[in-house]
Amino acid sequence: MVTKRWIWLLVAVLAVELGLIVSMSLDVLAATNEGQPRWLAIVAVAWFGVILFATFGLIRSVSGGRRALHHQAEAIAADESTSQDWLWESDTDLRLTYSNDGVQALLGYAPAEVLGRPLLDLMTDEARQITTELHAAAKRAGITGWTSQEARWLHRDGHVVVLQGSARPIRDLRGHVVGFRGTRSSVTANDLSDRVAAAARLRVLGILGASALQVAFQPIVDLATGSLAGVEALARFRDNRGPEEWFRDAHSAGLELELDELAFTAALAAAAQLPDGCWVSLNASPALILARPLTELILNAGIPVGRLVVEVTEQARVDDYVALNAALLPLRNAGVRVAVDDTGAGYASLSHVLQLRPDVIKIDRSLITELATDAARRSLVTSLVLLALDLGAIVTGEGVETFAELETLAVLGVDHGQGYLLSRPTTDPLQWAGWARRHWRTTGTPPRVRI
Ligand code: G
Ligand code: MN
Repeated sequence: MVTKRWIWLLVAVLAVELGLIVSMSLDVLAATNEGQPRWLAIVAVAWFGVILFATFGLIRSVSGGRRALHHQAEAIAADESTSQDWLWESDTDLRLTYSNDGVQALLGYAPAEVLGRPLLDLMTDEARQITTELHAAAKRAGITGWTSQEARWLHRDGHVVVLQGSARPIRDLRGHVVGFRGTRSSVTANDLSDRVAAAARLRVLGILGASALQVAFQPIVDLATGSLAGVEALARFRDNRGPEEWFRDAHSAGLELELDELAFTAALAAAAQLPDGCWVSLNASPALILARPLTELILNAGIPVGRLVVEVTEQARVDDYVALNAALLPLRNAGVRVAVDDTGAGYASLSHVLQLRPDVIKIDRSLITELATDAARRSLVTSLVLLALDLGAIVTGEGVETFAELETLAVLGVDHGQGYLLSRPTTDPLQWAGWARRHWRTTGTPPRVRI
């Protein structure tokens, strides 16, 4: 910084001056009678005074600047007690060095808990990527900070929070960036305008555009014959986040329907690569069935409709079964079968069975776990098998993980089994093709497992 260099220059001049004055004064004292030019000594002393004055002036202005910075810090401190906003400071690596109480209300952390943590840790993957890019660009371009950025952060309990805020670099006296200071506040319902919805929509659409949504299939095995009966299509995402997380995000952005539809159409498209003969179960939420013309999608997919099953998902209550049945009617008329997913997991799924009269009842894996050793679970499964007989439906047991569970299902009269024991869901078409020729052992002594 210019001021600091000037001070050093002036101090140097002062030192030279002082030396000059001392040596001249000694000369003057030593040779008073020899007519030494006393005026030179007087000029030197006066010049010394001028330089001294200038140096002090500069020092004062620098410390005035420091005081201003101090006042700024005090203003922040005063703000922190009144503001609802989250005020934070970080080092240059965006590691938090300061946080006010605002972080508690917005993200659920006490200030002490976030100190020392990288800011990026508190964001969703997507916000992390954007911030890393902003940060890198800011570093390259001399850093100007950013204003009114909306980003998706992670609350301590895992849900996504949209926060808006700005950040500025903190500079030291030499102008070097030593960190960042910023604020974040929650985006109110009004702020979550079309702009945000459109951005979120683009993100979801980007999933398909970038082929980030993949379709995995999991085999459903006929327990009487041990051969492949059908497969269930399951959405998988190329980033490391699980489908539940993606669907929860889409839900909070009001885009659940869009993601449901993307998963459904992607599954339909992938179904064309499956071995002939097996049926394909496609998950569809009641909201999707009500809102979209699925029959049209299915008829245009080029797969024999008799091979398709639509699984009505969601454990939430459906308020209007008349409307849901009306929306399912064209599908049924076209020859598509209807399954109720997760049966037995809650009151809602039994309602689904009674109201929708499905062709397939899928028993939730919570009833299958420990089936071999739990008489109550066996009774429940038996009652669902009897209910299915009355409805003319077939029954699939989901989440089969042990041979004992599989065998018990077969003994209780359950038609089909699905679960990790038989195969995990996979996106590999070679495995899909292999299932058509495979035989699964479903009864009798299980093959010995070598440990
Ligand atoms: O609700 P629905 O039945 O559609 O859920 C299917 C989910 O269950 C998929 O995400 C799939 O990966 C998972 N799944 C499939 N088989 C098993 C299993 O044997 N055990 C467990 N824990 N999960 C399973
Ligand atoms: Mn399902």
